[in-house]
Amino acid sequence: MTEKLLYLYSFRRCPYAIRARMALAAFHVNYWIREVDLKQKPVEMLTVSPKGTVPVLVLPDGQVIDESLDILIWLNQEGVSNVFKRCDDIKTHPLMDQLSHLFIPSLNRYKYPDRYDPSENVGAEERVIEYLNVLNGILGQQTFLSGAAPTVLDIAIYPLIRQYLRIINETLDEIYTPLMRWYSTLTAMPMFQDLMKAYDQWVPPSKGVLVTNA
Ligand SMILES: N[C@@H](CCC(=O)N[C@@H](CS)C(=O)NCC(=O)O)C(=O)O
Repeated sequence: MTEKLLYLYSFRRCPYAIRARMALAAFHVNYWIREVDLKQKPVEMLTVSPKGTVPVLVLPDGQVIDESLDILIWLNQEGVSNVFKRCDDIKTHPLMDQLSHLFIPSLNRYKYPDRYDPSENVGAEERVIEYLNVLNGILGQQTFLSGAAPTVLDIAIYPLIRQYLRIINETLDEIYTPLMRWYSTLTAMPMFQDLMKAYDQWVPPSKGVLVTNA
């Protein structure tokens, strides 16, 4: 029976892989995790997804989903969660648009300024802060980003905020109280307690390590 499970190529610290693992946990999906070394990607992963990024989710029928947002969209359509509600406009939500076009590019420039032309880094920190302010404003009015209940919108955004907090390495409790309350609430959910568990690197022909999400 376990042969029929999905498997996920993952990298522990990657925010996009965290997104996928979070969504699979939120929708109570069991899967085999295959921790990969990004410097030595397994040929099995590159065969199913030649673009070579994690996460890559392989469904029992062989279908491959190799964009973290598509994994969320698939679960949002097909999955059932005891806790997370559907987010009907996840693809078109303004917060997703701002995340992709404002926050993530600015965070990358803020984190790795040497990789960009200095002119491209101008204002990156301000744009990061601008997005945090938007989230903080919304979360001052409601517990989660779509309202009173958590949805995949929260899962889509959480790992990028986690990444930012790790870059700045400080807590923002005093400035961003609603945002940090939201962050702590998601972090503390029992379903996410194994999210950052460390796994040995996957070595074929092992199926991976079974992750069970009750
Ligand atoms: N748009 C992709 C981005 C995934 C991505 O960039 N993952 C990084 C790790 S955080 C990766 O696999 N990079 C390939 C590499 O480092 O060679 C998604 O959301 O799934």
